[in-house]
Amino acid sequence: MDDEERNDVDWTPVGEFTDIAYEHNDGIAKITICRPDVRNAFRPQTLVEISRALEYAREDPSIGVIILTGQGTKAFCSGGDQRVRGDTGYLTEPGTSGAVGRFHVTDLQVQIRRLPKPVVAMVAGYAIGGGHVLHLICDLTIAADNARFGQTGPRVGSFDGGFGAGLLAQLVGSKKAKEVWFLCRQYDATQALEMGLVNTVVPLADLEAETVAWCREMLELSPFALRASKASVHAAEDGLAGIQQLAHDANLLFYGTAEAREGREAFKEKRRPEFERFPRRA
Ligand code: S0N
Repeated sequence: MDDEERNDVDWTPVGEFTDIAYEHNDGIAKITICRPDVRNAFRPQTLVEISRALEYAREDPSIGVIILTGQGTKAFCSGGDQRVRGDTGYLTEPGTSGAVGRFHVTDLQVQIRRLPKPVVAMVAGYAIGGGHVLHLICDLTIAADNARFGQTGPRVGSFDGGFGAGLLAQLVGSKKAKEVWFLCRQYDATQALEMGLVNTVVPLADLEAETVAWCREMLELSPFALRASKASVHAAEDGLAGIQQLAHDANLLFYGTAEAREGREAFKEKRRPEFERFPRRA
């Protein structure tokens, strides 16, 4: 199967990007890292564009689920582009996005984690280094049978002590997570499934069809219940930030009640709110 044959859906491209493609079809947004010559390694521009695309998908009420993937069949993502790694983070030319050295991926990881719609990693080929952390952060991972997973930090003089270590340890256990980081081995799709790193493994030829089928299954379900389920899983893991997400979601719903509306209307009408009309629930 060549790279072009993965398209099973009639995707509509949206927006102007250089490093990624943003497409959608019938409630599903697909964000593709388009740097196959470097196994879809990300430079700052790539991460800035993914972030913009995620914001599009978040703000578009017709979108219910987001797929993150890499162009071609050889790699999902091989992490930070080592050619633009400087002494203060990742750099590009002055005047462009990412000209100030930093880890743009820090904010992107949190953005995916907080995004109130499910994000599905569709992995063919390598998910390595920072690319492996990206799939970890996604809510679900559908892997092709040619997928390979691993961290390379200690080999290239780097480490990811946030989700890259902590979330990995939660998923596969502390000993296995240390093995992944200490030995920098690669794990095939079957091993990844056994470890609990991915949700399912499918033949490469079926990857997009199967991922889209999972997305369509989610699109049949209550969007707010999906949103609250994501926030609920993260609530304990993410401490106050996790509780904040869940609590603000509860507040979103509360805004729609007569009781909350009474507070708002009383303020606007400069009168005392009549909260005694509302039950003090047991
Ligand atoms: C992915 C691998 C295993 C694929 O091997 P394969 O198929 O044999 O292909 P290659 O011939 O090796 O590669 C093809 C071409 O692609 C280039 N390339 C591949 N990966 C990268 C990359 N990450 N950056 C730049 N170029 C890359 C190759 O050089 C080759 O080019 P040509 O054809 O010109 O020779 C294999 O390629 C591999 O192991 N790649 C490196 C994986 C890696 O080490 N990634 C970086 C790991 N670190 C991070 O991702 C850090 C991320 C980060 O931002 C961060 C976050 C939190 C805290 C810290 C950091 C931090 O930066 O430190």
